[in-house]
Amino acid sequence: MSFRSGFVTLLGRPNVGKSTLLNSLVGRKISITSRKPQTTRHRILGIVNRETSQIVFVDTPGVHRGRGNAVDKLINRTARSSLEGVNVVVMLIQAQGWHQDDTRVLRLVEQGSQPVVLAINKVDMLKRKESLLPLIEESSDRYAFADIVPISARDGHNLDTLLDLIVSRLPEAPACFPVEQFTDRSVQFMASELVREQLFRRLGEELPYATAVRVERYEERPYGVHIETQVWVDRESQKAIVIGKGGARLKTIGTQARLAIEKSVGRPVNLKIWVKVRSGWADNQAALSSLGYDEEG
Ligand SMILES: Nc1nc2c(ncn2[C@@H]2O[C@H](COP(=O)(O)OP(=O)(O)OP(=O)(O)O)[C@@H](O)[C@H]2O)c(=O)[nH]1
Ligand SMILES: [Mg+2]
Repeated sequence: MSFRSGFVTLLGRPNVGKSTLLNSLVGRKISITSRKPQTTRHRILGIVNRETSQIVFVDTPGVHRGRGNAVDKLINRTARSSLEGVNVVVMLIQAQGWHQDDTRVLRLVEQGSQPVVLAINKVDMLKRKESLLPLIEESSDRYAFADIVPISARDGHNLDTLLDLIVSRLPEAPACFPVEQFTDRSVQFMASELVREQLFRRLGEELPYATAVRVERYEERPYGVHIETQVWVDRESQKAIVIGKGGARLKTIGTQARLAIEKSVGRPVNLKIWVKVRSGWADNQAALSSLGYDEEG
């Protein structure tokens, strides 16, 4: 039996469900998700092992117009560079239909030579399934997609079909990663992301974008893992909001993040979070590299 393996980039505008899809496919939480656009800021690998194939998915930050600061530019560049050297691109749109920002993504994937599979996500939200057929027709008019598959990343609908279609387009090659590995990211990175996920889920509309998380210490101790993190904000007033009245909000953020990290590492976790004002971090190259924003490839 021949073995197939290769790299598959997930691309789409913010919030279409790329990270949810990655997590569902791998069957573990690897990439953080939230209702807010631009949750993912880094390129993250998620590895799916099947009997006769290994698929390495690349989750990317949503392609967006951005506010023009250094971190936004880096995020878009990360999405773009994730197309290089991959075997298949999965472009995601939502079942509600094509959006102006989807065409921006399409222009990007058109530049590559890989087959592009279109995944129409969130079909669970459709009241009338009949609207799918015209959407599939419209989509195939827009581009010569290799395949078009309606899916629900959240419910798992059609994900096996999606995997089969992808594998059929991968080259015959041995696995790139050992079967027990499911991501390329370190436990420290996962910890900082799971804290950031809570910031995205528990802060208002604008504030999450002004925050970043840095792990200062990560130590295995006899009872479990000891983690110290810093949450960076832009201004003193933002620090007060993150902390909340009597520290209530930070306490919730800390508890929820700790539970998620415990689930991820499978051990008890002691998590400390400090909130620091670091004005202009999103535009400061040194700050960005200390947050891991410049690691490419
Ligand atoms: N109903 C429904 N919701 C979904 C589905 N897939 C994702 N979502 C929701 O859509 C929102 C965005 O999901 P993400 O996976 O964070 O989206 P993303 O494309 O990674 O977003 P960015 O990282 O910001 O680019 C979350 O609230 C998800 O729960 C789906 O199949 N059905
Ligand atoms: Mg994401």
